[in-house]
Amino acid sequence: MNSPQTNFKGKKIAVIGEGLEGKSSASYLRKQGAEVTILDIKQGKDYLKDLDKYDLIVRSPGIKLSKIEKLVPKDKITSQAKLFFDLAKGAIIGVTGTKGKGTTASLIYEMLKTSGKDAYLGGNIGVPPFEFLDKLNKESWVVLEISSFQLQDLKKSPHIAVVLMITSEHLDDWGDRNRHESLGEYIDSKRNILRYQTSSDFAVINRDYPASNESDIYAESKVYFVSRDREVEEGCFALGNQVILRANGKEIPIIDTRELLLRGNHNHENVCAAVMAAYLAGVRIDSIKKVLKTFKGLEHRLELVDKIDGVEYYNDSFSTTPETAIAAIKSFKNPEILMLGGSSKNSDFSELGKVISNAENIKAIIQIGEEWPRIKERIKNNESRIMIIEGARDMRTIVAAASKIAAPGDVVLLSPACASFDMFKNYKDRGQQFKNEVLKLKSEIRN
Ligand code: UMA
Repeated sequence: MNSPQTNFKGKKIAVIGEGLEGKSSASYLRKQGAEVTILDIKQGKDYLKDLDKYDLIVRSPGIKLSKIEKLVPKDKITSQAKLFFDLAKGAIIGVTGTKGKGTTASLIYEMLKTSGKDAYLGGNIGVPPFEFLDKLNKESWVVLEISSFQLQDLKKSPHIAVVLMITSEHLDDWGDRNRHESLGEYIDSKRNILRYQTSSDFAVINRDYPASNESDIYAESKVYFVSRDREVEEGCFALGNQVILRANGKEIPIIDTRELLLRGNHNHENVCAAVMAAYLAGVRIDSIKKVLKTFKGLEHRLELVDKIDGVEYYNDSFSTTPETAIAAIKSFKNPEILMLGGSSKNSDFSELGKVISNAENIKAIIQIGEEWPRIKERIKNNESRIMIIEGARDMRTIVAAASKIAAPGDVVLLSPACASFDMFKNYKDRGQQFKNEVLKLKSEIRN
């Protein structure tokens, strides 16, 4: 749909997927006078059989685009993200990447708010942007966390596009769960965030990953780079312990990384990206600094659950790829007790195996779920230096096994490197169960 869709009165519209986004699309479109039908696979296998009788199809991100494109002409298919770009007043800051987008989008939002701007946060983070569409005016700033499924068929790009690290993700085949056909399709979807930008727009791109770095060949916008360990000509980077902003001929020291409450060097990339985007949006440096000194991070992302008898328990259940587990493992120098494994995403565990084999501070690994044997294969455990605990079948026994061997000063880290669907509803359920068990542990020890 190249021409903007803004008039829905009397239109027959099918919204596919009765989830968060589908419900919010349906409610908005009904208010605009459309005749809306929600179609969901829960209604039966042939739920898409009459799709050609609608004027417009609004796809939820969990539904495979190619499946719908086989049934109706492409120009009839849209999505909430696509409609939002046509309808929203104000400026949009879009944040994408394999990991870090929730944290980065939240940081940017907090910075905009702290500096007194009329700011909104939505998208993949869990708030469909139609929820605040009516509140927007031309001074508003919208920070959208955009997944590859939401970017896939966009024909507009945000005013400020943030491209964080891009690695493999969403290539797993899991029932009706949406996935991309290839890494190429996935990366190509991500690049839509820059593809339609003009010379008055800005791009903030992570220098440290080839797939992200190469995105700028598509950009007509002014490009700024971020890096966690290298100077960039224009952009924001972390070097030594300093985060430095270098833009428009100025060099501004932002923060000493030791003052950040966010754990892990990987978060320096997210911090740099947020600083750069906020600066481009006109946020004052003092507001940027203030947020960096107080922002604790999001739930299930290297979240400190508690310290019990000198042992710190970290919930990083959001870590569903080898890359995120590596980042978590490298965040600590203390002895670590890891909890690894889960359901498959067709990931390659060789690098994770190398990191574990070479790390000197990993004391034990507790197995979770189906993927563990594939991870174990990649670990060289010379002289059984690392204690391997297998056979735990639920979160209670997993946490119990960890607490049994943990000594003061140790870090217990749930950063599974895998999806969760073999034993849990989703990553949130896995993280919540972990937190519950850790808190139970605390009350047991006290009593
Ligand atoms: N359904 C069908 N047919 C299908 C598949 C699903 O009818 O082929 C139905 C399901 O039965 C269900 C509904 O669709 O009733 C669910 O729709 P959905 O999967 O699009 O999920 P929503 O609840 O609408 O949430 C979506 C995003 N979900 C996905 O991308 C899978 C949420 O991201 C997002 O927060 C929300 O819109 C608001 O924008 C979640 C996510 O997992 C957090 N994202 C992935 C990630 O971050 O890795 C991309």
